[in-house]
Amino acid sequence: MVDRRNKLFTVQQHIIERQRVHHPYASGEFSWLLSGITLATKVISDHVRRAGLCDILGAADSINVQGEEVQKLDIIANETIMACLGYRGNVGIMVSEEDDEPTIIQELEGAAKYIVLFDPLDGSSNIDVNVSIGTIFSIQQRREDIDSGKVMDHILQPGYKQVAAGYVVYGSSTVMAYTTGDGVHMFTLDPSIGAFRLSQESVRMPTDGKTYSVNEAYRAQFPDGIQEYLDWAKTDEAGYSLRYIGSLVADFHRTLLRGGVFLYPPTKKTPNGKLRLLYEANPMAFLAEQAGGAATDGTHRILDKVPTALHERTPLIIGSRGEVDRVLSHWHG
Ligand code: AFP
Repeated sequence: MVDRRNKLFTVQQHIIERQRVHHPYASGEFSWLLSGITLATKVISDHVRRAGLCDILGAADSINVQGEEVQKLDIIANETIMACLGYRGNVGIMVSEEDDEPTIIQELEGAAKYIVLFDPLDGSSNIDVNVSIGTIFSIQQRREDIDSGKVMDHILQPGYKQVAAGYVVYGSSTVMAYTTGDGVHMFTLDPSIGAFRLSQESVRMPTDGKTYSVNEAYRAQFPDGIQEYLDWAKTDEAGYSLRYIGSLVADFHRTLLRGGVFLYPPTKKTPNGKLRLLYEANPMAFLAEQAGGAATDGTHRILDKVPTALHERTPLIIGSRGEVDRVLSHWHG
C-alpha cells in the first residue's frame, strides 16, 4: 500500500474519503462543517505564531463565565471559530467556553442539523510564556425526538452521542487530531502550503505508560485514594515520571501518543474538578476511547454522563486503559 504520508494527503481528502467509505449516501454537509473547523484553526494558528509581533499577547481586561481572565487571543480565537462556522449553513447552535449563553445561529430545522461546542483556546494562561495551547471541539446532531426550540435539551446530550470531536495543538508544529467514531487520525499543518497533511492514521494509545500528569500542588486537597496513588507512583518499584504542562490539549496529546494518565481530580475547593464536561472532557474522552484508552470521572465513564448545565465541570482521569484502571484501584480500593 502507498504510504499516504508522503503524498499530499490532506485532512479534507481524508474526511471525504472516510465519508465515502462509511456513509456513502451522506450529502457532504458534514465534511463541509469539518472544513470550517480546519479553516478556523489555520487562522488561529497563524495568530498564535505571530502573537508576540502583533500586540495580541496579554489579558483583554475581562473575566469570562468561568471567572477566568480572558486573553486577547481567546477573543480572536472565539470570533474566528464563530465566523468560520456560523455561515456553513448546517450549524444551528454554537457553544463556546468564552460565552455565557449558547449562540443561536438558526433554528434547528431543515439543513441546520449540527451543534458545535468548543474551547477556542485552551490553556490560554500559557500564551504569554510561549507554551503549547490548543483548540478543542465537539460536534453533536440535533435531537429528532423533541421540538427545535428546546435549545438546552438539544445541547445537553451525553458524550456518547457526539458525531465528531477533535483538537488542534499549537505546539512545536500545529497538529490536528479528529475522530468521527472510526479511529483517531492526526494531521500536521504544512505552513508552506497552508494545509493539514496526514501524519498518522488510526492512532492507538499505548495500553500502559509510566507517566502521570497532574497538578501536584493540589495534592493535599485530593481524595485520599488519589494521594495514595501519587505516593505509589513515586516509589522505585513503580518508576513513574511526572509531566504536567497545564494545557489539557498538550498534556492529552502527549498521553495519546506516549501513554500514561492525566488526572484532574476533585479537590476540596473544587469538588467537581475544573475541566468542563461538554467541550473539554467529552471530546477528549471520545478521542481516548477511539484510540483504545479510557476516561472516567472516578465513578462514571465520561461519555455516559448526562450534562445538566452548559458550563458544567467534571473530574477527569484519562489516558491508557491500564493506567486509568490503576488510578481507580488506588482511589476506590
Ligand atoms: P487556562 O485556559 O485558564 O490556562 O486553563 C487551562 C485548563 O483549563 C486546562 O487546559 C488545564 O489542564 C488546566 O486548566 C490546568 O489547571 P491548573 O492550573 O489548575 O493546573
